[in-house]
Amino acid sequence: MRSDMSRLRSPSANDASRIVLSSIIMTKRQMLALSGLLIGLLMGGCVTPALLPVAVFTFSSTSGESSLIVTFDASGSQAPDGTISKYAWDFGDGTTGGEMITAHLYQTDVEGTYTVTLQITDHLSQQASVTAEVTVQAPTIEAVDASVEFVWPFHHDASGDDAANLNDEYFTLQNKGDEIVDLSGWTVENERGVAFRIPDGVRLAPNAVIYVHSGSGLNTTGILYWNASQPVWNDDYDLAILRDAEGTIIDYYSYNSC
Ligand SMILES: [Ca+2]
Ligand SMILES: [Ca+2]
Repeated sequence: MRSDMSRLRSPSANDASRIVLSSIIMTKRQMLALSGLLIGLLMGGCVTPALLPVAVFTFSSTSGESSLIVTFDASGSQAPDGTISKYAWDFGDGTTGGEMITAHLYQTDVEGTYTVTLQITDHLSQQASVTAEVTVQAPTIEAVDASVEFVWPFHHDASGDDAANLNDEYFTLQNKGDEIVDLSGWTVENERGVAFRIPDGVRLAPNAVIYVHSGSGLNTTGILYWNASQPVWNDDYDLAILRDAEGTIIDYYSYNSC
């Protein structure tokens, strides 16, 4: 009842000022609405929050034998509000790329699993990323028919601290054929690809052996020195590959004492 009565009474001076105030407030609201409309028009008629981009990629193979070429395709990625301005790949093996579709070569002597990451950036600098794994198996090594081989002893664990006793870390090669073999330029490498080149003029007679020590010394008949500054052979596992001067694999020796 009280409110009905107040509606029926005539407007007072106080009410007049309320009406003016109300019209000023309305004007402010209208201004706000107008500015919102203008901002909306400037932004293409849409003032809703920007949608985040979505990173997606496909790839040609998830596993295979080294050397493995994998093609990565990020064309399924989306930026709902605009365009993708940047594709950043991390192939998980220390290398990166920047193309939407890209191919990468994985090369390893031992089996490895690599986490591949794609990060996309849209025109508003919003980012999204996705990861996947690629497993690369060790290569199948096919040694050619040659007479030089790794033989016992392969002393990969030197007595005491290997770093302080480098010359007690050594391997042995033997010529099991019946002809002299010229080892000039042949190489022996470990699993990490660290290689020793056999000096020019080194020949191995039938049944003769040659020892290669990791440390330093004077090369003599049957004894060579790698001149490494740190241990060459892991104590628990490693892969030794013998190649001739053309790079052809002649023999290999692996051990795993884990
Ligand atoms: Ca060692
Ligand atoms: Ca040792």
